[in-house]
Amino acid sequence: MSHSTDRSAPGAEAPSRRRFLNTAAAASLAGVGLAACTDKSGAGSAPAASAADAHAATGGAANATHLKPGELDTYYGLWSGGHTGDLRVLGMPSGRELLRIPCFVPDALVGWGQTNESKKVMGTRADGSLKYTVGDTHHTHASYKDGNYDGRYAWVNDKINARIARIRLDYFICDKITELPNVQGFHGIFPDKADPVDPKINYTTRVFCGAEFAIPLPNNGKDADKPEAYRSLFTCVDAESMEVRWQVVIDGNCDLVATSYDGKLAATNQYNTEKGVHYPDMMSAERDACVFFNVARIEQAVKDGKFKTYGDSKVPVVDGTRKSNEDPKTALTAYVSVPKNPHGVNASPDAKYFICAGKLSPTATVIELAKVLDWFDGKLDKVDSTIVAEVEIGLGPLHTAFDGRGNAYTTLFLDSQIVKWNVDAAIKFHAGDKSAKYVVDRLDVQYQPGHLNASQSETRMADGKWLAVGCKFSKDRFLPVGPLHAENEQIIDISGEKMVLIADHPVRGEPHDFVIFKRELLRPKQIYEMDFFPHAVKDVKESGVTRNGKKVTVKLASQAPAYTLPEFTVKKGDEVTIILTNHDKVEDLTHGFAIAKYGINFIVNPQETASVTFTADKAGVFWCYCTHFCHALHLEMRSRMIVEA
Ligand SMILES: [Cu+2]
Repeated sequence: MSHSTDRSAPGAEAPSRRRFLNTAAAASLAGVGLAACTDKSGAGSAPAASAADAHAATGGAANATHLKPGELDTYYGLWSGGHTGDLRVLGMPSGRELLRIPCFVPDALVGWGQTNESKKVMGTRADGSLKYTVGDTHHTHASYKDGNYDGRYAWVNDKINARIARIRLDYFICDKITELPNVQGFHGIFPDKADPVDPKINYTTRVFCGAEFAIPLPNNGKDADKPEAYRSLFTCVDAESMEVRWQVVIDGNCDLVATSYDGKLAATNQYNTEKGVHYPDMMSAERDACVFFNVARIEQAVKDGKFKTYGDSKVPVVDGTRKSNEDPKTALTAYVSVPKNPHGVNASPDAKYFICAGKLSPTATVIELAKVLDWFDGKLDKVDSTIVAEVEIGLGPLHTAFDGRGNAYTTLFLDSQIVKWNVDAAIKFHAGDKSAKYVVDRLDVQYQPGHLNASQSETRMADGKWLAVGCKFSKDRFLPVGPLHAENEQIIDISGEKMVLIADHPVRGEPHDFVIFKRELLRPKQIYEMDFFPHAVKDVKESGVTRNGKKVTVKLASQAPAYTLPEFTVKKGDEVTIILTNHDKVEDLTHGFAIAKYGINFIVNPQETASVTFTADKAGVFWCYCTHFCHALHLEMRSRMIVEA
């Protein structure tokens, strides 16, 4: 069934669909009233009537986001959580939040940052306390094979402490975190999609990381007032080992990151080629750049020993500055100019182009990747000849998504709009055909959109069904709940010629970026394998207390509705390690383990083992109980920790 056919013949729709359309139109009209009431808020245009108009104009949505009870979503969405430091899993198109995956920041539900297993992933100081307890996740992208997601991993950045976390997409857990050396403000992140040299490696083996804040190198407190000492590095992390492979020192900063489908090129957009450390300095240049990295040449330079290191870090750093890379035939980097303070660089699903948006220029710049490779081969005189279009699309353009039918969708932060534009038409227009109409449609969103992404947009299989938009301000779209507003993630049907706003959904602050992909690409596991955990209490007969001086280990197992130890005794001053293995094998049968007055609480999923270590510093009887509802006798599921004085 073709969606566009649906739209051209609204009269032919089934009655049930017509009913849905009426409801949707009414909901949109209700939105008009709300928007009108608070118009003086200066939310930046966006009369909500346009959504209703769009419904009327197109005959309504071909797709519905509202699922009946028991119906499952057809897409997964991975959403960064911003300064909550987590990664969210949403069902799409409903927008229902299904899970928050803790990575950089402790999480009370699962005991992340409390169990020894999670602390090991997060990183600790010499005294065993967490090295960091805050994080700021912005961008998340998943691993590839054959140009599509392969369901192995996702990665997400922590901008505050320059860390990268890997998420296993079978168990939806964070299994590794790496802190990048020599950088601050690690922002953009993107896995590669193939090896630049070995065609057999048609899957992700590297993750590229762009550092936004330049710092004096080495950063030892001596060069704060020497702008020439400030540098940003582009970093390559090994996808499997999560070790840092290499870094590139560049002129200007990094921001977002994109990678080519053939594995040969990675790029970052730059908004501060001026290397300003104050706000006005950062906006002085009319054109900044998109820096391309020739991955194969960089890795050859590392092999040839053409690198240096900074401070304590052993990571090889190659020279990607402009001055050292003027000869295309040996260049490691290429600086393609982009107007002005660009934000966002996105790879089109036909594998041909990277698109950078101007942010302070109303333009999108289309760079042809084959021409970038030509430049590196010495076949192109000017690096800016790689630009095949630079067209006006609206005010404050940021990020671009794709529908797989040749159209790009760019957020316009200042206009509070999404603009749909045709890439081929833009290229024709740029080449001189002024009759080429490249803007296809515009849609008001509520309000000030940052990132957007479409279903499968970052793969060769972009399917052009759904577009989600992360609006930075929600203003009047939800019931007021005090000064802190929910963010507004909007869902737009892009299956037809016109975009149709289908739903708002509130999310806890503050997601930035996200990816949306078909649910069949993942095969999540419901139950752990006990062997996954080296300290598992595999046999319930192992349950008990063992002492080694002042160190006491308490092993126990859970099986609804009981722990294998109804009580256990330790002495005041002992260092106690509790190891709990959940022996239940039933799907969704998770137990908790909390100890009153000891600040301990964590969960164990089916067949999972988790442990905590603490000092028994208070004598008395302390009830331990299951915090995760598991059974009709859940309230009776308890143990007692007896701490002898
Ligand atoms: Cu329980």
